[in-house]
Amino acid sequence: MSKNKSSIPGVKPYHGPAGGWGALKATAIAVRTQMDAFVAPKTLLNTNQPDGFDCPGCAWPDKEYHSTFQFCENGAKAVTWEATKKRVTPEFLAKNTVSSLLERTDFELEGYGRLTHPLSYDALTDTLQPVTWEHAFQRIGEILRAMPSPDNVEFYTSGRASNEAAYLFQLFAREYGTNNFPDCSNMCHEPTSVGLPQSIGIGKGTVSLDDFDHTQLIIAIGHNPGTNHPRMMGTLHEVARRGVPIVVLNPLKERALERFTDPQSVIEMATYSSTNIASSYYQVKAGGDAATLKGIMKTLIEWDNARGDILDHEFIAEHTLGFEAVIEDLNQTSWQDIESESGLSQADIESVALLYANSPATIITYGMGITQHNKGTANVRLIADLLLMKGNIGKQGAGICPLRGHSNVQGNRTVGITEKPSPEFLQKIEETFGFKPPSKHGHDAVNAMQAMVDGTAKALICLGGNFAVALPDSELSFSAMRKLDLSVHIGTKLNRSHLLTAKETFILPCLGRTELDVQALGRQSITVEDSMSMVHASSGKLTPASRLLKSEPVIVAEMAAATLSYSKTPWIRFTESYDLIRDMIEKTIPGFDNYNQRIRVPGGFRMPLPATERVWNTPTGKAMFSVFEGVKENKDVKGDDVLRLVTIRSHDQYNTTIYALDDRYRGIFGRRDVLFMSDVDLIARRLKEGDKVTIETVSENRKLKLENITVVSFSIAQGTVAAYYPEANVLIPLDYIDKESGTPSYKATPVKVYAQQQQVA
Ligand SMILES: Nc1nc2c(c(=O)[nH]1)N[C@H]1C(S)=C(S)[C@@H](COP(=O)(O)OP(=O)(O)OC[C@H]3O[C@@H](n4cnc5c(=O)[nH]c(N)nc54)[C@H](O)[C@@H]3O)O[C@H]1N2
Ligand SMILES: Nc1nc2c(c(=O)[nH]1)N[C@H]1C(S)=C(S)[C@@H](COP(=O)(O)OP(=O)(O)OC[C@H]3O[C@@H](n4cnc5c(=O)[nH]c(N)nc54)[C@H](O)[C@@H]3O)O[C@H]1N2
Ligand SMILES: [Mo]
Repeated sequence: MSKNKSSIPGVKPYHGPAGGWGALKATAIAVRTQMDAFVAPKTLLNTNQPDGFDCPGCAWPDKEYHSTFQFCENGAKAVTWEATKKRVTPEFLAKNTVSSLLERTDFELEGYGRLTHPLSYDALTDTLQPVTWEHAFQRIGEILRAMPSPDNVEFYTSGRASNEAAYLFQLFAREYGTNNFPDCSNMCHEPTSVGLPQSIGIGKGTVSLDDFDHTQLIIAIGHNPGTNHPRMMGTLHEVARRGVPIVVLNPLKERALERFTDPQSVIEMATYSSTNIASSYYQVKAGGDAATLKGIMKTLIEWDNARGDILDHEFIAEHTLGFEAVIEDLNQTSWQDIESESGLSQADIESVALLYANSPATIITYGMGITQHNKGTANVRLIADLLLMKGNIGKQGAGICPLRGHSNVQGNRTVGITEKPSPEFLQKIEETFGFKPPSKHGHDAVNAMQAMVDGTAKALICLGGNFAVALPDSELSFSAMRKLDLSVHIGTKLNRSHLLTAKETFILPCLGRTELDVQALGRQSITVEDSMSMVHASSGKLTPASRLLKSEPVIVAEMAAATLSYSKTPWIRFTESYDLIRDMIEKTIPGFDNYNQRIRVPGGFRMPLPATERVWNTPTGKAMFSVFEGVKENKDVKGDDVLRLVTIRSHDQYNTTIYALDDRYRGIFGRRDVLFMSDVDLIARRLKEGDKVTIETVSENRKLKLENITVVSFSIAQGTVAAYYPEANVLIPLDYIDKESGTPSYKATPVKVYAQQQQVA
């Protein structure tokens, strides 16, 4: 609602464009509160430079490796947060019991700074105490060797880990004997990894940055780049200025998708002007994208029936199978269902169809608004269908563009972090390392937590991340952590998952990406793969936060060596130079030929993407259309007063890492305990902005609720409400998932909202 002032503390509608001077100011604050003023500029200038480090912020690629520093506010926050001068010292930990730390917020916990010593939990004093690395590895090894079965252990990976660390991690777990690889991707783009191989033969996006220079239309669905992929804003800004239409589907009006001032543009900065990003913005209901996409497809087919030249018939005939079933299904899908499920009118949907019909080259970009639903995988396949209808894959300026999460989440999967390894990969591992890796499929993230809940999982080893906080159903997940015999966390900063201690808990502090990594054979680089399948090197420069830190590959290798006493794998030698690890990756995974040479070329190299050449690695050798049954993305929950809750990231957060308590573009300052709601829904509940409410999940068995939340009037689709992740994770049942991919449906929890006093009664 456009108001200039709000009397609610911390609520102040934001009217400017995204980016601009506000972004520069926010960067200055991030630098001032975290870093030494003289180290910061040099550090930031090293981000995404040929001999510098890859930005730990997001997975958007960079255009020219020789270019000047590309300014990005949230990249700067990610870098300064890691390069902070604050430290969690043994003295601090001696004074603060784990129970007292658990009472602090996630913001406070990470805010204490970088971990400096390997730690273990001492139950007698309820504190984390420094231990030697030797002791930690030896004890972890002992406990792991004593496990009844390797399948009692879960090996979690968060997507910031490098290819080298992730490769050693999967090798360790597989030689130990399990495929239990829960990873952050299971909560994120798994529907892409499961859906796209079925549709186009590869689970990755097909566009490159160059395609954005040639595209004639972008449809941006369910992602918020101003906050989460800020370097993408530079690309969208350029595309918009070329006059190319950008259609946005999003229940919330996200300011960066409306207008943006590019901090790189001298003119816009000097004149306080901005560029409109979306040419049209449709506030679809949460979970209404499938209906919208089906509406667009239905329109195209009707027009094509009349004119014959709307679809790419040649492409469909030569390259695809299954289109007839799609036509049949669309004939049976009623406009009434499409309109009620999407919240958009037929006329709106036809306007998008018209743009699409007229565009010779279209890119569809998408994020969590598509994947985190009960039918997330079917959603992704529907996007592929729409593109295939007009031959928009394997054509310049066109393609599918999933916006990945963590900066190396795509690379982790490429190098073997998967609970469902292919027989070819396992064969290569066996040939190369001489042990037989297990072939039985393992646990993904939700399965791993379920195994922890029912007691079959007894140990959890985390390569980064904040497993329990990232997962849904906090009450269940938190108590499951406490039942474990062993938890091990390789991390940079303290978080709640570290503090939900097991019988024995070890926290192993590692180097961050920004830090210098020197091993026996000299200074090391790691490698990462971005959203567009470009693999390149990253090498830190800063002095490590503590002398005791070890790199992630070294920690994994030493843990493996201490656990697998019989192993023939030369674990410690691998850490002398990461080139040796890369040689192993090259030997066992296709696409890494001449790995070590090619990453020494600035910009690196691109992994093979057969779909971009219209080679379809599906069982039929064709791109496959798929039918999305009905129009509902989520289990149908009846009731007039049921709302759909989406959980979102604020502008000042990186997943469970909270940098600060503001969400500038959404007009929230100094707090996170809010629920965004449309005026229509406020009135229907006799609520007014500022009222305190209880949010309750509509669920058959358990009562899940979140109290003391303040409602804020916002431009959001009627029937949809939004709250921040991870606070709202208490409301999401652990089994509320997309069955095809296992991904939690974080974007469509059915809830009821009551005024606080009603709840008490
Ligand atoms: N600064 C920063 N950068 C990040 C992250 C971060 O937390 N902070 N996280 C990283 C990670 S791991 C990821 S996965 C990405 C996440 O990047 P995004 O996918 O942008 O993440 P979300 O905040 O979950 O936002 C989803 C957007 O989808 C919209 N939405 C919600 N439900 C629906 C729906 O049903 N339909 C449609 N059409 N839209 C919907 C929301 O309004 C919101 O604008 O960003 C990565 N980059
Ligand atoms: N409700 C709701 N829940 C969600 C989502 C949502 O949209 N809504 N999104 C989901 C998504 S998309 C994702 S990807 C997951 C994220 O889940 P995770 O990846 O598990 O979570 P992060 O918050 O990114 O992890 C933060 C921690 O990583 C550690 N860390 C930071 N840098 C490094 C490093 O360089 N090395 C190591 N070893 N550790 C490091 C720090 O200790 C820090 O506390 O959350 C999911 N959960
Ligand atoms: Mo993610």
